[in-house]
Parts: sequence; C-alpha cells; structure tokens
Amino acid sequence: MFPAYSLFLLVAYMVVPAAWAQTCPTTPSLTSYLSTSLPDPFTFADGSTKVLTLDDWACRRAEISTLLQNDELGTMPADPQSVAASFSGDTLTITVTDGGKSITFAPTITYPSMGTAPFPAIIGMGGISIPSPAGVAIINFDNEGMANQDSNPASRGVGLFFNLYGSSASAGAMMAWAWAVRRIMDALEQTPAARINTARVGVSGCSRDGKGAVVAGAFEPRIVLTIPQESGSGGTDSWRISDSLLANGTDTQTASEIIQENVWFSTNFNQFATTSVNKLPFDHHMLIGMVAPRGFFAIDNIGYDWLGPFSSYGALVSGRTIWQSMGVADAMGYSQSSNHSHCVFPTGTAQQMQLNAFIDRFLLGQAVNTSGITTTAGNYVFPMPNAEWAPWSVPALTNGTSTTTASSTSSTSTISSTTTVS
Ligand code: MCU
Repeated sequence: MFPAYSLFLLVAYMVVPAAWAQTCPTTPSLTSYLSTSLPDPFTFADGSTKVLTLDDWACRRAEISTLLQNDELGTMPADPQSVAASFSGDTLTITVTDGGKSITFAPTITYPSMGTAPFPAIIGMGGISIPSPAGVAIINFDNEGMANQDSNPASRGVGLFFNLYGSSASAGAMMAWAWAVRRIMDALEQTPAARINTARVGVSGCSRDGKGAVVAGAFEPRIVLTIPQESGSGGTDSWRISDSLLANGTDTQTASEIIQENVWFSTNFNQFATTSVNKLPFDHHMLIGMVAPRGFFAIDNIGYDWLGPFSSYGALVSGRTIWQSMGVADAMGYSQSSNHSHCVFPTGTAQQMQLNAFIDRFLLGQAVNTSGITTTAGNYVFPMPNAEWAPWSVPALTNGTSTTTASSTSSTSTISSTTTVS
C-alpha cells in the first residue's frame, strides 16, 4: 500500500512538467540543408517556426546545442554518477566517477592579494593570457591533460576524459574541456574551503584555448562571463566567413584546414569541413549566442590574417543580435586591438578598459556600464555586405510561451535546469 503522499508525488510528477514545459518544434532531417549566409538564429531548423518569446529561444537554444554536438563538437556526456572534491593548499582535487570508472584531476587556484572570500574567479583554459584582475582568483585548469591537443591526429581520444568515456567517445577535445569545466563548477559548489563564489565564475583562454573558452561558456550555464582571446577559427570565427575570406585572398584558417591540424572537433565535423560548411545548419554566431544572456567579451587582434579577425567580427556582430533580442545587448561586447604579438594582451590600452568593465560588472558585481563596447574591424574590407551574411531581422523576445511554436510534442524541451546541458 503506497502512503497518500506517494500518490500526490506521482500526480505532481505527471502534471507539473506538462504545465511548465514548452513543447519544442521537431528538428527535421537536415541532410540537404544548404545556406551560404549565416543561418538565422531566430528561425527553427524546420525553416518556418519563428522564435518570438524567451521560451521559444530556450527551445531554439536546445536545438542549436544538439546540432552543434551532432555535427561539430561531439556529445557532452550527461551528468556523471558522482563528483567528489577536496581542497588542500592551493589545489582542488576532483574525482569524477561514471559507468564504474573514475578519473582524478587537480586544478590549482591562485588567490588575489585583495578582496574578501569567497572570491570571484576565472577558470583559465591552460591558464589565462589576460592580466590577472585585482580581486579575482584564477583557477588554472590543465585542459591538455583532460583531452590532448597536439597538432597530430594521434592525439585524438587521449586524455583523462577519454579514460572515463572511452577513446572512441564522439567528443572532440574542446567538448571534453567544457565537460571538465562543468565538473570544476560541481566541485567548487560542494567545497566551501576553496573560497570561491560560484555565482561569479568566468572562463578565459587564448588562441586554441580561447576556442575552448567559447565552448565552455556555451555549454556551462553557471559560467557568468566568457572571455575568449584571439580564438580564431573554431572559436569566435564563422566557418562561412573564413571560407569567404580565403576565397578572396586572405590567408585565413578554414574548416577544411583545421580538421587536418588538430582534434578539437568531433570526427563528425569532417564531412562538412571537407565538402562545404554551407551544409552546417548553424555557424559560430549561434555557438556564441548560446551564452546569452550571460556576460561575453571577445578580445581580438587585427594583426593575424590566419586568425580571421574579420570572420570573428562578422560572427560577433551576428551573435550579438541574440543578446539584442533579449534586451541585454550590454552583456555582450567585442574588441579588436591593433596588431601585437599573439596572446600578449595590450595592457594600458582602450581594450584593457573594456575588459576591466566586463570583469568589474560580471565578476566583481559592480554597477559598471558595459553598453556599446563593440569595436569595428579596422581597415578590413569584408567581401560580403552585412545583409548578406546576417539576413535576418531581430525580434524583441517577450516572456512566456509562444502560441505559434508549439507545433509538436515529440522533441524534448529542457529549459529549466541551471546545470542541464541541452
Ligand atoms: C588561433 O588558434 C590556433 C590556430 O587555430 C592554429 O592554426 C595555430 O597553429 O595555433 C593557434 C594557437 O593556438 O596558437 C597558440
């Protein structure tokens, strides 16, 4: 005989999700998808259903997440069976157990000389290349130990992540790093002795590690500020714009080149990279937009054609429309500096002031104005007009469930949890 409250729980379980969850449009087969311009973030992959409300965006974001996992980055594993953590000295030791296997990794924390605990923090992918901000702890995470990124196909499937999930897991190195950032957040939440304010944690990295910072910010909703630095192709660059730049004579890294260089992506990406990136039902303006409405500040350097600063500019301008649609454009900025050595942050410049503003607001919780922090792309002349690469209008998203989008109940809407990756 079940006690009465069991019946109540059963009924609540059956009724409440139906009341809370919005049904999302079904994603069709996209095998013949083709678009030379950047895909419209505000139209579902079915080609007709529009994003009109914030709940619609939650559905669309989940769709974008799935498409990115399937076609480019590989699968983010579900939350593991357990995450255990301890803190000693400056080291946070994290043991993750899943499927009967365990791995242990140990980021180190550098504490600021000023401020009070618990401290805001930046998780540095292989460290940070921005100046350490006053009052902010730096969590140094060995991403390469988690998933190797030697410029060599033999580094695929090598690292702690693959010890846990198998060397043939679909995740490329960047998705494995993003998974680890999620586990660092789990560990910090259960370890007050580490003295980190888990509501004020950002992520940063430069170059290849800047690509990883974008993916981590997109796939870990507890990150409140994402700071990719000179991340280039595979980071804040658009695959389509990079191809266009190369075709117009600028020596920019493209998808077809990058899959030969490294194992940052899933092998599923090869089919698009070797034929046409126009077959991708997304581009990186949508990876960037997964971070919205949270803080995002991209640091670029006009000096290296290979990094495609104009490709980054195009993706960032386009991605920013997602923050605009939510009425929070001031949470997203991007900055191009003049030429300087790769990953050597130009201290004391306007870019430093811009970076400071984002850190002060999102990590230190200060009432700092970050609106309009967007720079132009210098003297670059882009081969396509803006309307051609981003030909959509930006809706003003409203609260609530749209009456026009609930066209199907067959796909899963995972809108609510702060930690669920969908
Ligand atoms: C900008 O990131 C990469 C780039 O994708 C590679 O082609 C190049 O070899 O290395 C860059 C990098 O990570 O530099 C540290």
